[in-house]
Amino acid sequence: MLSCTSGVAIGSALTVCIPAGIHADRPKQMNIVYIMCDDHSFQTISAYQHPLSRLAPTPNIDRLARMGIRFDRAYVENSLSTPSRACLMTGLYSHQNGQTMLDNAIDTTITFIPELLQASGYQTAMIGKWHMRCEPRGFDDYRVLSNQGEYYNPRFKTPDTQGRYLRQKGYATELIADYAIDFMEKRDKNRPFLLYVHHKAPHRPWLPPMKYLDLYEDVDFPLPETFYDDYDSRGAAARDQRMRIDSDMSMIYDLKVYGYDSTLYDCDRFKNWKGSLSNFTQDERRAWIAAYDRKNEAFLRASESMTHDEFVRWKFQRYIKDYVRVIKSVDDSVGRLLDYLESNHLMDNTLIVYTSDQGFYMGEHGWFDKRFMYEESFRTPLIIYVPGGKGGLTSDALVQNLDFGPTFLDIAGVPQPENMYGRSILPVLRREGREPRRWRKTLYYHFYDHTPEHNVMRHDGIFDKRYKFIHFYDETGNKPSYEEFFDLQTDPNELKNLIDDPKYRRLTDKFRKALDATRKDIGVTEF
Ligand code: SGN
Ligand code: CA
Repeated sequence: MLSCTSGVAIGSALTVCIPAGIHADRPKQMNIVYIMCDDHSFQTISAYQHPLSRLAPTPNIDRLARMGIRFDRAYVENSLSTPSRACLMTGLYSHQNGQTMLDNAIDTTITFIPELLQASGYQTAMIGKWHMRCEPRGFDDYRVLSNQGEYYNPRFKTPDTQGRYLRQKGYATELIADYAIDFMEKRDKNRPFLLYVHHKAPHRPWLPPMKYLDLYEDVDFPLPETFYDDYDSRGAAARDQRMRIDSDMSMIYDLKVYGYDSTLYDCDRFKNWKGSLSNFTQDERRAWIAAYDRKNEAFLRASESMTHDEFVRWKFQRYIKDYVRVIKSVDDSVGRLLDYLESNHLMDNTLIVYTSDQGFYMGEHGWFDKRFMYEESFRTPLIIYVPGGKGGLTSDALVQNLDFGPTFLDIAGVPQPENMYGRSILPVLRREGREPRRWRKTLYYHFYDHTPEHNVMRHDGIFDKRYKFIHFYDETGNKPSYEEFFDLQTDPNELKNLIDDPKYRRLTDKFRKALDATRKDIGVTEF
């Protein structure tokens, strides 16, 4: 902790301690560096101490956690990329900002949070994955990837490229860190800044940088407890999804077994693996395929006599290894940003956030991807460093991605618009992670993107840290709606749906009513 010789009041809430004598002329408002990955699971951040991450640690994200607060109850309001980004930009629920699904559009008449900070004197920048259909807005500077972005030699658009995306040589995660540092280096040092660093990594198809292709090759990653879930007691959504490692993960596109006979395997017919390597240089492509061919040799030899279970376990290992190789590079980039902030004496007036656009399944319930209100995708990693605060803390305050907008406004001293249901997290930070009095008791979730690729039914629900009530419905009205209810204290893996258990009748009635009241309160009309 810094010794506080002079204090600067930030917005309505926080005092940053600035040691006397240095940086007397620096801006009074706190800078914000917001780092967000795409699909990063808390299970693969070693600060969260999950068995997977113990074998593939993230020392730099942990370094941030040692200086800050690890949130163990951080959630999203709609577990998908564009809805999560629209929520970040507007501070509004999906049904309020229009971006309910992956491919529909945000209501562009809404003012974006960075526009409000810009108007209050902040320099703002967006680097990396933007993903929404509208133009980036509210940024003095931006360098954004095209659509989902590419890992190798990705294309970026800037305010100077006349709307065109220009290819840059390099690996996306490293380029994004370069550009973020470049922005900080060139900024006007007399004004505060808000910098969004949005990685493409570790989104599917999990392409690691060349230097890490063999990392963890000999490590055997443990299967999650729920890998063989049979979805007993849960409804059609859990049973009919298409997110299974055994049957929906492609051998060629996802798992890079380029010599695999795709006619043997249903889901490969739909995947153009060449497309995923199309912007590699010829040399990169040759080296890449040779590296995977070497690794695949033993598998292809053994595969003919493998049992189905051995085959699925092999898929799990390849999936996790490529995923954590991609994360290794993300972790390096976090280290570079922290080094920059430290060596430029920015740690005492910069709030740093590390998070993801949602969680991700690392084989839990047999799955990859996200979407569900079940824990691993609903919950997202969140670590926040606040200058002058104690480090190495954990928080079980109930927070949601709706809160980032209000938090940034609070830091900038800009009043929060009335229609935002999120809450500034600053009071939680000030209380070393403890929930302030009159903090929210429940969170609302709503998923809409019921599309064939992963086939997850629409659902909404309410969660109070212990109990989760979910209502699944079919937008076409062809399938019946149904409910699920879980007690996470006795069943943290959400395997036992208690909705029909008479012992829980009183509680389920209470949650059904609370869900209904929340929908009315926030104006949800579809469910
Ligand atoms: C792509 C992926 C899906 C993924 C969505 C949404 N398929 O469509 O697996 O769920 O993105 O991801 S892929 O074959 O194109 O890789 S999100 O993170 O953008 O929400
Ligand atoms: Ca995502």
